[in-house]
Amino acid sequence: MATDRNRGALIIIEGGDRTGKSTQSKMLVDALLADGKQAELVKFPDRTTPIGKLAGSYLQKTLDLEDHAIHLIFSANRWEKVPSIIERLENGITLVVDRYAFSGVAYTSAKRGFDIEWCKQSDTGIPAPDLVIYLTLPVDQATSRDQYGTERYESTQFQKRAVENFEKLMTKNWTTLDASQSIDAIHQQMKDLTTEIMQQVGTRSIEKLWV
Ligand code: DGP
Ligand code: NA
Ligand code: NA
Repeated sequence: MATDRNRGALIIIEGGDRTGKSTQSKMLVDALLADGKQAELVKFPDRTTPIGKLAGSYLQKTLDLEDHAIHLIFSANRWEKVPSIIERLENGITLVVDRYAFSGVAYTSAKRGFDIEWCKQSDTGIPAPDLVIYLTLPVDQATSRDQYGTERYESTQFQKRAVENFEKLMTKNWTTLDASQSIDAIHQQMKDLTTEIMQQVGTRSIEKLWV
């Protein structure tokens, strides 16, 4: 990395299912590009790779996997993207990431017999975010949104446990936004937060998560 050159920011969008993460992530990238910034969207799980296809089949319930094994597959799906994430950040590209290791920990630790510390191990060392934007919506409102209930994990009780786990992972670089606001209102807040962080990262080195 050229030391005099600003890197891109690593912006993570997290939240329970049906909180609008995917819609907002796309809108954010489009808005940054429209402003002439370099930005790209990253989505986890990335169901297009061989590892990600396993995760996709598991979520669609066409494949059953032991709970520890699928946890490690989701982590491996993030690790396989780490070189390209670092390369893009170093080349000045801001990445907007729809779900990350926080989902990994929040969902697996919602299962019986999994503690948060064990769940964090397999993602320890991936690039640490510059900002996590956490979208919150009461689970009962999320469950009534379109298409809810077709994939694995989409039950009210499971989602409630996952949301409790997200809250245990929050650190000072998290910002919580109320996902019941209008799409445009949320978008404006996300854009302002992201623009501010992009100015702050400068040449600061990319840190490792949970290290
Ligand atoms: P999405 O493609 O954003 O709708 O996410 C698919 C589902 O998979 C969603 O219920 C959250 C869950 N999920 C995402 N990442 C992970 C992960 O790393 N581990 C586990 N156990 N679940 C995950
Ligand atoms: Na889902
Ligand atoms: Na989503």
